[in-house]
Amino acid sequence: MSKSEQAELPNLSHYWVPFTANRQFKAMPRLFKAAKGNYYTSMDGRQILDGTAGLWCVPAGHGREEIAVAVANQLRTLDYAPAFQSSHPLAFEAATRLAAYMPTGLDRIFFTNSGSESADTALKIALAYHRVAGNPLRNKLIGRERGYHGVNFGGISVGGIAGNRKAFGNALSGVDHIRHPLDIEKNAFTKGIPQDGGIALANEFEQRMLTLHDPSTIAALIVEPMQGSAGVIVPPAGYLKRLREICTKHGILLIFDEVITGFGRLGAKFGADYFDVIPDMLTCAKGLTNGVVPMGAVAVKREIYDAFMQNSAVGSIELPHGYTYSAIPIACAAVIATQDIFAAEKLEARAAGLSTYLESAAHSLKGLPMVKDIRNIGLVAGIEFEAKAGASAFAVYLKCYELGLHVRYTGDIIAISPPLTIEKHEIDRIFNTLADAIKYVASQGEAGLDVSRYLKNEQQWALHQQHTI
Ligand code: PXG
Repeated sequence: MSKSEQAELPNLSHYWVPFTANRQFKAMPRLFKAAKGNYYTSMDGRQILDGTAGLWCVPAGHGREEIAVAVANQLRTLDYAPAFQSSHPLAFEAATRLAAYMPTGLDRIFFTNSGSESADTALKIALAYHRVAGNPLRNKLIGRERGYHGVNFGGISVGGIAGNRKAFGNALSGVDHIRHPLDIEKNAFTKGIPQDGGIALANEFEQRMLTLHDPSTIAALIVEPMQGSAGVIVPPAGYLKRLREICTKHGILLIFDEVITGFGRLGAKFGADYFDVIPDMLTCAKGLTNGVVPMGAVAVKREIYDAFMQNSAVGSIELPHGYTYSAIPIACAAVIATQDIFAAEKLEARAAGLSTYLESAAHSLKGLPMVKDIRNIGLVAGIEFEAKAGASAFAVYLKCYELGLHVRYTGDIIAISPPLTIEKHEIDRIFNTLADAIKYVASQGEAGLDVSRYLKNEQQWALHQQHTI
């Protein structure tokens, strides 16, 4: 690394990096300084192929000029308008555009600033809806094992990832969970949707609910159509449809958390479209603004919105909930510009067209050492390694970064979710690089799991930085 590049390094001491082993990270920081198209530029000037669309949030690729211009213009025209008791036209325009993009009937939009806020907002709307509709005893919330609904208290309560819950006390009461649908013993290396077991698993939800709670006490069930964060868990055939039937039968609201599956990721607008199952509420974020301005949304069935309007006292605030930055003008501008890009470039269809190519490339890793399962759907693939408390996946991630590819590791899984603008030769590069990284890590035995052997440049850089603070 040259002296001038070292001079660009920031002081790493003050920023507490989220969901990151800070001490380890600061000893070998991985910083990006620019991004364009499907590539990042690292601080030492290398081009890094983005195998994960940022954190699943940049479906249209990086550095989109249309969005940059729209946001910059908006910032100069109307930077902020109070979100409560007043608003601005772009909020209504963005909601109208999003409503048109949503599955049929989900055309009332509540804006938030993130996926976590969208999850908590949807849970609150579910509870308040039953109250306003005259069923206040429907107040239990059901989530799913290995579900991820963000990091706020509602989200971690219905979420089902122990590591995200254990440090934070009891969170919400009145919450239960259904089983996750991953069955590696039966379904390892399934291409796309596993064919067996879906209906029985969904039926188990009904049985458990009848045994444990009585369905008349349950407000909502929240699930991700495809579980992303917990490692690309693809629902078996018929499962989501059956969950829908059970919820309808018992008057339970079905919420789809589409923060990851929304905006073309599965090769359709939403998971709801892909699986042809329409929930009562749908949460989204990430790709809503192509990741450039924090924003989330909850799309609500019109009947739910109407229940609030019809049953609340005239002049009362029907839903006492919202954020200072709900529908902030620059986010609305980004939504509209992103929607324009999706419409012009038909990114959902593009993703659908590439999905079998990605499937073949992903499954070409079968047979490599350490690889226990490969799962895929749309433009997503998950590669699960033999259990090692995440050590192998982390080493593979670091090796990939060294080789110029950004992937995402979570537990013992590497997840791939490139921008929907990815090219076939780039898909080849992703999986060829992954193969090289897996072979390298495996060939080193236990030493391959020692992080200090990766990213020597970054380690020197961190050392240099320590001397300068
Ligand atoms: N719901 C789902 C389904 C998500 O995947 C959230 C809610 C929370 O969104 P916010 O915007 O509050 O972070 C998410 C976020 C990963 C990864 O690679 C996934 C997420 C975030 C960061 C990393 O697994 N998902």
